[in-house]
Amino acid sequence: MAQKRALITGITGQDGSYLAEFLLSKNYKVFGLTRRTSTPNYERIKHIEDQIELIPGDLLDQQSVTSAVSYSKPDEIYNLAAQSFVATSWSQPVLTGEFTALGVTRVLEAVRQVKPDARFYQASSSEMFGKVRQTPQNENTPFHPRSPYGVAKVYGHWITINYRESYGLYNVSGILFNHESPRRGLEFVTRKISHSVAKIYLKLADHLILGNLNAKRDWGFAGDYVCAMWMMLQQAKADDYVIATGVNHSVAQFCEEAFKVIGITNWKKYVKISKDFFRPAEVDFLVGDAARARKILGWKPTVTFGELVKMMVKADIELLKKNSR
Ligand code: NDP
Ligand code: GDR
Repeated sequence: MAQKRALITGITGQDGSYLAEFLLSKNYKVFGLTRRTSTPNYERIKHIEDQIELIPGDLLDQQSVTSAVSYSKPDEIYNLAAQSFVATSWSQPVLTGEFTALGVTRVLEAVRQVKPDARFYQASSSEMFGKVRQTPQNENTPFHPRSPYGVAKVYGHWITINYRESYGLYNVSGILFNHESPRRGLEFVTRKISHSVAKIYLKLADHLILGNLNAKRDWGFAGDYVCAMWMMLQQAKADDYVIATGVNHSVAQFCEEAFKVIGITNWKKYVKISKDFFRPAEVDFLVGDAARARKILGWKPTVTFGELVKMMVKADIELLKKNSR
């Protein structure tokens, strides 16, 4: 059988790096779309750089996206690129819409014009549920996004479905709940906590500043979630799936668990609160129901909340030790 080819947008991000590793382990030829930066940001993929092929391009630029699809001739396209930090979407709402909403249409247009038989995955988000209408949230739960990011993702979700219905493309929208790892960006709350806790452990810091400690999220491990993306594209029929652990915790509980890893139980002593980290509209509570994915894809998470927190804190301690050598 011919070697399968995959194109990943957002390959330099958390999920892109895990997905590239996963597809390489399945013997795919992996291409990644990367945008130009004045200093290279290949930190997450440097260990596999010689096994993948990077193609310059930007989701803001139709021509470059179309050329990337034409050049790589992918069997599968994973559209992971986005302005993915919810807080920034209030300060840069138009740019967020360009990347996270219209960017999806640009990739779909490239698929439609150049490689209509390619299977397409869109990285949709539990942020689309926002002010939740039912609990737990599944594929039929109505959307009520609470940020410009969430609104942009709703557009991406529906344009993916629209191109499936209009042109018969094999398009899938994966509605993924929060997934974290030692490769998570430092601005996201889980990594901010694990990194700060590691610094406190190594006496490089004595406190951590956070916003809303009461928000609850369904946190899983990114390595498990990229496997679900691939599974969705292996089905006979294109459809949309929720991917989640089905268990949620508050930001406060994440702190408690993370400080426990370094032997601290009175964690509140180390956490300060600042209004700067509160959002104009908050998503208070998310918990997903991935029963459909479990039944049809045979997917289930392998890493528990406690294991995830421990993995992240330990990895940050190692990273900080390595960087200080
Ligand atoms: P990251 O923020 O870690 O990665 C985003 C990627 O998109 C980076 O590679 C970034 O490149 C790239 N990118 C941003 N803008 C452009 C652009 N204009 N053109 C080309 N590439 C661009 O996100 P994650 O890996 O965490 O998430 C992957 C996707 O999944 C995102 O779409 C996110 O919104 C979505 N998602 C994530 C969830 C999560 O919990 N992680 C949950 C649900 C959905 P660069 O390195 O140059 O900045
Ligand atoms: P989220 O992730 O918005 O769920 O989006 P984030 O980790 O940024 O926030 C989670 C919750 O923590 C609260 N919070 C803080 N958040 C940050 N970043 N920094 C803080 O100091 C802080 N204090 C409290 C937030 O208010 C929020 O309630 C992530 C992204 O990966 C999206 O791209 C993805 O679509 C969703 O997950 C599912």
